[in-house]
Amino acid sequence: MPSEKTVYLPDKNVAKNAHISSFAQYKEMYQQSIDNPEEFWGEIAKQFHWENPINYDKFFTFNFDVCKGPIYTKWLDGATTNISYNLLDRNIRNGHGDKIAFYWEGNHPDDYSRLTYKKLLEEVCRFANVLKSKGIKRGDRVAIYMPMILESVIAILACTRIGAVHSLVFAGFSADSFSERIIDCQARALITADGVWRGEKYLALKSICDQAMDKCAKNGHNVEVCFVVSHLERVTAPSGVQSNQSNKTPMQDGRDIWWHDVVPQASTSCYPEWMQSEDPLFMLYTSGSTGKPKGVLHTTGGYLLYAATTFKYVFDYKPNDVYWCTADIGWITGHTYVVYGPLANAATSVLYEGTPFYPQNDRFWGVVEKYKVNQFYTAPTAIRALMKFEDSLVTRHDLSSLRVLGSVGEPINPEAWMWYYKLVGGEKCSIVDTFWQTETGGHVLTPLPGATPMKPGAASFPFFGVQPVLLDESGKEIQGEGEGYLVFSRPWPGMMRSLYNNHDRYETTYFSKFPGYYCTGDGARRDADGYLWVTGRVDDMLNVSGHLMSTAEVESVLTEHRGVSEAAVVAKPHPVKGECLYCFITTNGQVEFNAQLVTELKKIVRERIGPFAQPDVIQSAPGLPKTRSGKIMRRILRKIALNDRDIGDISSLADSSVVDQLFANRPISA
Ligand code: 6R9
Repeated sequence: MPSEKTVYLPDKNVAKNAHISSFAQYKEMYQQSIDNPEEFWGEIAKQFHWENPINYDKFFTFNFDVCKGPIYTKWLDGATTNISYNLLDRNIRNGHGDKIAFYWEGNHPDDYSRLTYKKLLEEVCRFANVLKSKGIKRGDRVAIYMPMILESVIAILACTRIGAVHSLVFAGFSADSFSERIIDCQARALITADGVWRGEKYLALKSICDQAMDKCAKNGHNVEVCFVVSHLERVTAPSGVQSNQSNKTPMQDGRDIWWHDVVPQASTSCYPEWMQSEDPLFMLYTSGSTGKPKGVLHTTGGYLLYAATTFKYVFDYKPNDVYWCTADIGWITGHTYVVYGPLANAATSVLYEGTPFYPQNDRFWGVVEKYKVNQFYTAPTAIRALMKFEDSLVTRHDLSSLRVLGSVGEPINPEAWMWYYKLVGGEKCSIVDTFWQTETGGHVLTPLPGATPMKPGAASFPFFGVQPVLLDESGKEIQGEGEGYLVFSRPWPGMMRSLYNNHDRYETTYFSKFPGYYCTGDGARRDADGYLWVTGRVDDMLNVSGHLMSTAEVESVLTEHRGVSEAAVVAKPHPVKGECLYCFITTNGQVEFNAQLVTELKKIVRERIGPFAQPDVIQSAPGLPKTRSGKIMRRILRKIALNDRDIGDISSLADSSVVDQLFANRPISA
């Protein structure tokens, strides 16, 4: 396996034609972006349309220091624009009207379609007009719970056309989680589909939405209108699978509307709503370490510049390339690198509905071959799942079109990196291990294809405009080699501006630990060559298959069970998922800890949070290791999960005998 010193140089053919073709060029541009952000981003901003022109005196202002007053970031303050205008009308004016924006590839290989820029604009305008006709206007929130279909992109852009703020919720979240998010953002409208096949699994989306809307109503919030795309009848169900879908999707009079009943007859033109650069564009919930999800808020002008620029340089996108990001649109990666970044560059993308494993475990490689994909962007968890299968599943496909391979969501382990590089990339692709967050809006640490010599597992160097710093526990900056808290000392254009309706929580979560810095919640190490290696979360967060969740949110769901008095959850390394959930349960004497309880607890977590959060291990814990002040020592629980007896200093424990008991209680399967 490669060591920290192993370096792979970018392939000569990738470097030769790359936008940024040497490390020296990267460094020069980086320095300019730091020394003169107005000039750097001002030049980029000229490619886009600003209805109200840019005022260079107010181009970029911020405060990151809680001691000096409220935290804020403003880019291009005073300029007005419309995102959908820049993504669609502007590209059409530039001659890309007949270019394919998306190749849609269905779950079943027999299902596929495509959409040009011109057609996408017409559909966006139609749906924007429908939204307007239902009274949805600038500033209103619209909840979206959709599969990976073209209408999802249309719905997102229709919101931006009229200045409504979209709030997507990944269509794998439970009705409970969804309703909590709808209520928090007070969404007036909801957009969904009747259902979807993912592999051989059927997801009844509308019925989950119905449950969510019922829950909202019980809490005093009524969703006024719910648009439903009729998707099922136009797709091929997996063969041999007994469909458990009900033939009829229940529609509530006066609230629910079929997309096809209103959209086709709407007008294909809709004048864009001109938005202030700092007006909200969208919000997206991410897990918070105290349990309640945080509505990360992104604004218009800066996000557009950042999505466009990172997409262009990090994937080295050229006009005739075909790009494919496998992320679901319900996550930030889907927002920035399925929708906004590619469209801002007039790119052609693949939008894939299904899983890597259907109908066979080589589906990804078949799709790459089918569309001659040049840039492929996926998550380490998918790579690890696919590398278990024999090599021939990869090598039987012609993957010679590939030039750039991306990774996102969690640290990529060197084994997975090497497999991706050698087998998928044939040792001629650049691998971009992109570190970023829902909060950062776009890539913040990443290699650049053609420019950055690659080290397997290193997110490497900052993107333009980003100034990373490593801090020790006392808040002192670590110069040169070392490991510490990964923070940023200034905002870049695509950074979050606030938490929806909760600016106080924004300040305390991200800015109070180290005044003057945005705190990522991740740790990182800088090696002797200056490369940054992200080491993982430093707070109580778990990363299961790239899905971030907090120990607190899982614990609070587990303790809802009538038999549970206390629960503690830790992450345990997992060969495919990266991390999995290992739960310690203290029962309250009303029920016995047995297999049935374990099944019930797994079910609650699935129902309340979502299937992706299901714990792998649940063990009985008659007592938990606590400090005298009552704080659970998760460090010790992590050791127990690993069956590692080297637990270090336990002098601060109130009762150290619980440790032996917990080791003894480990389930055989763990
Ligand atoms: C884009 C996204 C953010 C958290 C982040 C970190 C982890 C993401 C990573 C990575 C190491 C990478 N993370 N990319 N860790 N290397 N290349 O995933 O956003 O869902 O908000 O998760 O994911 O821990 O803080 P989000």
